[in-house]
Amino acid sequence: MATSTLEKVVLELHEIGVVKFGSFTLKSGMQSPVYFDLRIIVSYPKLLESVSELLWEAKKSSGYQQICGVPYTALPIATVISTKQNLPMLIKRKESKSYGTKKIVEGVFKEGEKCLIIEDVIVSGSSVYETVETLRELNLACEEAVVFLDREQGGSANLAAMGINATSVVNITQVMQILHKHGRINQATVDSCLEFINSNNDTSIVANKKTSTKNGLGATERVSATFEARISTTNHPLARKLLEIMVAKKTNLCIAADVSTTKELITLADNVGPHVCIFKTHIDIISDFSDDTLKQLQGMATKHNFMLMEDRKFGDIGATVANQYSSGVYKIVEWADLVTVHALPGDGVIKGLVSAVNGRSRGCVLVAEMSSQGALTNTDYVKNSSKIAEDHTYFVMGFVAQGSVSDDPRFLLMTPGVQMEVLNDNLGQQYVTPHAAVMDKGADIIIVGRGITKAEDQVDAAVQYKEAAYNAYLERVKQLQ
Ligand code: S5P
Repeated sequence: MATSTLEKVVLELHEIGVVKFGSFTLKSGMQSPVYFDLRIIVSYPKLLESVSELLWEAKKSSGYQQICGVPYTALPIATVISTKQNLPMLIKRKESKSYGTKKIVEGVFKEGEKCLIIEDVIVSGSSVYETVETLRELNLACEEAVVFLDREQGGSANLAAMGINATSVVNITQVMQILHKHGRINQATVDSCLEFINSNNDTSIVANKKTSTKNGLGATERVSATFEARISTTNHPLARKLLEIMVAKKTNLCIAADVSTTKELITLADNVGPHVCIFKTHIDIISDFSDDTLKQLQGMATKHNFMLMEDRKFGDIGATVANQYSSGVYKIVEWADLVTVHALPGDGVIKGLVSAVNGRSRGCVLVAEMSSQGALTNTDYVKNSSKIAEDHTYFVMGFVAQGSVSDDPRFLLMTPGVQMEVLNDNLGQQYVTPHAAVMDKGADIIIVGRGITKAEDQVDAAVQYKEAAYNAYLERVKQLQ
């Protein structure tokens, strides 16, 4: 019986135009061949009631003291459940009012009360997460969410990683099956929608709340704060210096200087130097490397005011990385302001590196997530990398990742896999545009290699990437503040 009620509701939703086929831009910027617009359901009270009943049936329990709909679409749905079940409701504002009580959450509640989150559709789970974050800051217990439609694009797994158990009434595969069974859509439409879902099912949560007091710094959130404001939220001297460079030069571009000779390296540094905040090297690919390579490179860093980051991706036990950092041919600790590190060995890798610093001003960036296809860096790995960073903020100043690892404004998020032309190489690298990296993935800094190094005019390319990334950052801050 539950199935037939569900079928009936899905068919009615299709009839009134809630389910649309074509080409639609999702909140994340992703283009989707199918779209669900449940906002119009307020014009169909009976259907609104049926949808609300299905939601409650999917997750009913006597264990909640509150329910809260994710603004705005789920608000009327939550209201119907609230009145039917005689369960108090909370309203979370999208923006806090600038007058009156300035409350972000309306309603009466006690700390520790259990609140069920109601949502219409989940893609990445970001909207549910934003609401939960706000409620958790008010000490409400939010571990359960119920959504009408799960688009099967990674949202429930993302939420699970954040301690939220999301249950859905129906998923996109089932919706397609129902519509096809009743002759509403043909097999080609089913196939194209499901193919889209299958190849876009690894979304990540981009936190975009406004305020947080979580780290005790009275800090503003990472993605909504300006670089200027973030200078005062971090105590890491190199994070501060880097943010100052970014502000002064109006650039959040890091060049991946993957060239093979000293001459190419230094020419590139001189060409793109005025437009980058970090010059990232793989020093072991320079065929004619010598101490002179480093001398010239350091000269360029001073001339153009950028930081040097050796992308060594340290990933061994502490004692080994201490030697790799300070000894051998490259003596990385002597010249690289920053290095990249895999958190894989646990925090011994950080302690090992720190043991070799010897009073110099140095820092590292944790590679929490790789850009390449099939990377093994799953959500647990990302979460654990974030924990290591939080425990070692005197040395870790950010992450290399494909999505927001932490909303702590002390950490800078650097995202590689960026090109204007979104083609992949044939060795597993996956690209997004500078705009998508900053807006959708939440990158503070984009890392660009071949998009610039292989361009006919390196300077022109660097300027284009710099402007695209910096304008996207300005747009993000404006949108979220
Ligand atoms: O996940 C990652 C992490 C890094 S640091 N994916 C990456 O591609 N990188 C590095 O970024 C990679 O080693 C290379 O130096 C750069 C990307 O280069 P591009 O030519 O693909 O832009």
